[in-house]
Amino acid sequence: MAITVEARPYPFTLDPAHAALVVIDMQRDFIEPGGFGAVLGNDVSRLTAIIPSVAALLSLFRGQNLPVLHTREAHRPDLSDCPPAKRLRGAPGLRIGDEGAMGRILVAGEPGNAIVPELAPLTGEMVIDKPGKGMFWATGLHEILSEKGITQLVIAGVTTEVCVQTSMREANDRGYECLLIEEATESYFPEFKASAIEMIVAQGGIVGWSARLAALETAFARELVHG
Ligand code: TIU
Repeated sequence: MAITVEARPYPFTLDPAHAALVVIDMQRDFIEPGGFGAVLGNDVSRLTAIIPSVAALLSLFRGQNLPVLHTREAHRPDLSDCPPAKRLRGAPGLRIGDEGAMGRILVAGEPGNAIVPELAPLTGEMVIDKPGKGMFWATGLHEILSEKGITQLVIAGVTTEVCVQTSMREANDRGYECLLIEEATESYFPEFKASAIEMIVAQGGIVGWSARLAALETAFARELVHG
C-alpha cells in the first residue's frame, strides 16, 4: 500500500514494495578528521551532526524490513579506477591513495574508507563501492535495483551538493523517483546544502522531492504496520 509523505514541492507517494533507502558515503573519510574531506580543506564537524538522523532513518526502514543500500566513495588499491583528472585536482596536502591519518585516502578497505560505526551496514544490506561522485557510474547499480523492482529511492548522506546531488540526478535520468531527507544530508557549506535542495525541488521537482525526517516518520507511523 502506498503512503503519502508531506514533501516539497508536493506530497511524495511512497510505495514500500518498490522503495529502498540509500545512505550515501557516510564514511570516516568524509566525517572524521584526517580523511579525504579534511585534506580538501574542509571542517568536517558539520557532517558528524547528522549521524543520529541517518540512524533514525535506518531504524525506520529496518523496522519495516525494507531494502537498505549504502554507498562508499572508494578506489581500488592500485588506483586503476581513479582517473588522473580526479587524483591530481587541486593542491590538497594529501591526494587520493596517499597515506593519511586513517590509512590511504579514499582507498577501499582502509580504516578511513569504512562507514562510521554508528551507521554500519547490517548483514544482507547492499553496499556499493563507487569510484565517482555519482552512484550509478561504473557500479552496475541500475541493474541491481532493476532486478529487485526498486523504482523509488529515499536518500540520505553526504555531501548534499556533491555525491548526493550527483547521485540523485543520475537516478532521475534513469527513471527513479527520489526523496531527499533534509536532516539526513549535510554539506561542508550550509549555503550549498540549502541551494542544492532548492535546485532539486524547483520547477515542479525537476530532480526530485525533499521532506523533513518527521514527515517520513509520521507517514510510516500512520500508514504502515509496526514491527
Ligand atoms: N568533497 C565533497 O564535498 N564530497 C566528496 O568529495 N564526496 C562526497 O560528497 N561523497
